[in-house]
Amino acid sequence: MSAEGIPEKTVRIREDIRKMIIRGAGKIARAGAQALAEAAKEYTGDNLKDFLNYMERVAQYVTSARPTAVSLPNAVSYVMIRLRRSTPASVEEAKEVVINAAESFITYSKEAVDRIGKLGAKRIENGDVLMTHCHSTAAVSVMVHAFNQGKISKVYVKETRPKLQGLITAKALSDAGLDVVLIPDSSVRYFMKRVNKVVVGADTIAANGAVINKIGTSLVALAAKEARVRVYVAAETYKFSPRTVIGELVPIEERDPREIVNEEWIKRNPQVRIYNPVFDVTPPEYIDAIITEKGIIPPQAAILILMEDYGMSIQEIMTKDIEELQDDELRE
Ligand code: RI2
Repeated sequence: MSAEGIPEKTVRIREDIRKMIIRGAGKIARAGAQALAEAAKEYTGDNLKDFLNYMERVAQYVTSARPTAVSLPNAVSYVMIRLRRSTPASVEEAKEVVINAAESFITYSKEAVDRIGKLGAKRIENGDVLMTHCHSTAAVSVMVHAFNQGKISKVYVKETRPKLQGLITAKALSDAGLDVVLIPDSSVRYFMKRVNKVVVGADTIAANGAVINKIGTSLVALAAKEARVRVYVAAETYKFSPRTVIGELVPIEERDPREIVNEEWIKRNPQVRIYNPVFDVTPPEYIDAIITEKGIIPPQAAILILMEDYGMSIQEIMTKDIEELQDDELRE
């Protein structure tokens, strides 16, 4: 047990997410759901109200592991909404609700990635040369499905500094049999003229269809637009952000400067400031389509997915805003 009474297994999962030992928006969502299930299993009390309060605390704790990928809070909400709406007669029954909801989210998420692969492969044509950025299991799923249909001739994989997730993609694609060329990030425009489609993943999709993904994605999209190369984003619907409907911005995670240069260099050059933002925003005009498990949509249709999947939560968020305003007005 940690100081806040959060069990060790849950603390470990959150730490693994925070340190990026578990990474990738889909994986951290599944790990988040698992962290809640572990917390429920480890709970020893028998007071139902205490259990519900405890789970709310755990939910907040897990959600705060990383700020940008909305898949994490959406996964946590998926479980917590089911708990809040349930009417368990005992702690044991409430635990069951949490464990079952976490399991069903994890199953849904894995199936969604596979479905995205099958759907996305339909947009890939024979002989296509692709470019990708970072490591996205959803994007890899599209490329591997298309390759298995004999469609892809080559994939340019960007290294993706500073954490080099491109190397994970390069290995995954080459293990699946694809012809892979690993390239430095700075060469994106140089190679773009040999490419005819870009396929990337997403951490968060905003209501206006903007895609928040690993830093450098917007530059790939920019170079693609200049070269008239199509850009596809592979993303499960739990990567769509309900709070962006009311105009909230997506926080961009900034990580340790030591991911860019080592400690010694920092000590020798204390006058140099270092910034390490790890995501950027690609505007909808730079994206041709978003491949979700529910279908392929233009980025401008992101709001439709959000209203279908999160309509009630969005309504609640909006009502809360209005209620706060009314309270303010009463106080004036
Ligand atoms: P999947 C990753 O973030 C990358 O930005 C990747 O494009 C995105 O998550 C989606 O990944 P990070 O955790 O869910 O490496 O498609 O910072 O695997």
